Amino acid sequence: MSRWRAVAPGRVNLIGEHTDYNGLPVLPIAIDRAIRIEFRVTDDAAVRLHSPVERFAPFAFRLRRPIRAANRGDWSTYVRAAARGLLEHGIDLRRGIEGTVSGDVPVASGLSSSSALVVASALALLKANGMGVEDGPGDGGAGRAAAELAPDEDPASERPAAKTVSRLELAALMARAERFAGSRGGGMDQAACLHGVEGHALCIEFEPLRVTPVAVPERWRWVVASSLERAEKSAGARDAYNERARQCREALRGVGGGYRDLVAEPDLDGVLRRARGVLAPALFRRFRHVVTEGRRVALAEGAMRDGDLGRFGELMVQSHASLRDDYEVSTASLDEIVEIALEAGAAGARLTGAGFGGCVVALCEERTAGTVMEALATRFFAPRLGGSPGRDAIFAAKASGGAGVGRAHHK
Ligand code: NG1
Repeated sequence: MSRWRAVAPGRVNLIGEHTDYNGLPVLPIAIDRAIRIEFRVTDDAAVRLHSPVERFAPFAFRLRRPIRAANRGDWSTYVRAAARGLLEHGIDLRRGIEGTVSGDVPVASGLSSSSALVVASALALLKANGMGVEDGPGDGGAGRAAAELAPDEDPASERPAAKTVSRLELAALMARAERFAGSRGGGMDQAACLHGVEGHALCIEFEPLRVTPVAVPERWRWVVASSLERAEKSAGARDAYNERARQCREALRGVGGGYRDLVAEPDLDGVLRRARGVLAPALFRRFRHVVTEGRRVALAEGAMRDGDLGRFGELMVQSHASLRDDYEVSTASLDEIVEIALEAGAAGARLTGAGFGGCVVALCEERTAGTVMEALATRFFAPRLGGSPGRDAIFAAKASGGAGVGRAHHK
């Protein structure tokens, strides 16, 4: 019996936080940590999955509309969302999957384990039903199926996939599908997961979705450190997140125009003065974060292309201050990690992902990455954990390839 594996990486957003759902670009990397679904194809249209992790209980559901929602916080939500997204798009799912989900993307850490699970589920279901995923125009060009997969062949018959979906199409489809989980997210995570390119950051633009890989200079290192606070998007943080999205829409109604045009206006200070005059103080701060962050993404992309580590780092520091003071999504622990990283020699550091806990990403030169990690271990983790942090608490993330599906290697 053929065994298959769908692999979908997590991501670290380098800059462009809370901009995606406002139609503004983001600059993440797909990372060398992934969610994996090892499965066999079944003849009945049902999904049966389990996990070696005890708190993730086994589940099963039929691939027939309507797909019932799971309880809030239940991990099957993300698999159900993928299936529902495909079915509502008119994709016929006659065959199902049965298997095991595992992975090393820390959960509820702002590293997008949820979207990785959504994308892996979609790839597995498409594969089971003889459909493939391929690069399309605007997809960024690189062939990037995850390195750990054997060559991709059709499961039942060895025929080539009957029908294909482009990576961009699937990213957009899964961004919508993940909203079934209740979060009014933008499209960054699913696009980053599907479009990862080794050694590259991804400039992702929206409406229409477009991905442009940008080479990360060779000596730049990304240190990721966890605040040890869970940013549970399927639970509490979701309301705070959705509230921010609502405030952004309301602020825009007050100011008039669209975020993209406002960010492109040469006189950004003039835009902010105007906004201050018409918006209540809290709404003004949300607005200021979005437009200044939009500006910073374009500047950061330029700094990366120029290999200007100092400039990129500065923009990260500004981004964090804006997320802390104007967008109010940071926490004392995230602020402390940023401070320690900068004092230890990082070029820049900021919270990554939605915030409310989760992780910080620090940009370091090759030779300072170790020093920064040690400083965090001693000053942040040791007092809290009473020992060294594990590999989920602090690690160096590598810009990696995107999601794929293929035969599982036999062990
Ligand atoms: P995470 O970090 O996965 O909670 C969320 C959204 C993104 C983006 C960021 C903030 C989802 C699936 N993801 O990411 O689209 O808006 O927050 O920049 O909702």
